[in-house]
Amino acid sequence: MSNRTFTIVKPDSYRKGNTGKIISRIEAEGFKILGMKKVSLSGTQAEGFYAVHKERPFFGSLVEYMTSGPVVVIALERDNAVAHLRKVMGATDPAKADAGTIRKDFGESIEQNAIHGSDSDENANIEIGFFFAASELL
Ligand code: 3AN
Repeated sequence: MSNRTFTIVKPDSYRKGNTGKIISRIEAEGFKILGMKKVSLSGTQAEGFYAVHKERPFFGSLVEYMTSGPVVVIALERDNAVAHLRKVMGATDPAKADAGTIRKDFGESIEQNAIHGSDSDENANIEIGFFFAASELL
């Protein structure tokens, strides 16, 4: 079990001024920030990041949304990092997410659902590597 995971504070959260509140929730859960930056994803970056979904009907809309404004990408460290962030984040659809989860409290819709969280240790490493050089993880 790896102790790293990766999150994106998505464009809807940034736009609504929820970035700090979401990072506070994550820190309150015992995560340490290894690396963090504010970026605007290009179409190519968003398509690459979500390549596993490229056959899904929502892919075009997902890419459009993820490129609609700045996001904050964060590499995180904690015991049981991937599973714990998934729990704190909540279900993909905010309407179905448990009370007190980030998606329940800040998500707009199944697409505009406040944050991303890696779904496996393998993907956490790939996703961290997508945005950070090893020297940027402190
Ligand atoms: P999760 O982010 O909970 O791991 P995934 O990996 O199935 O969910 O989906 C990746 C992203 O694609 C979601 N965070 C959401 O923004 C978008 N998405 C997933 N399912 C749908 C859907 N049915 N309609 C529109 N967008 C979706």
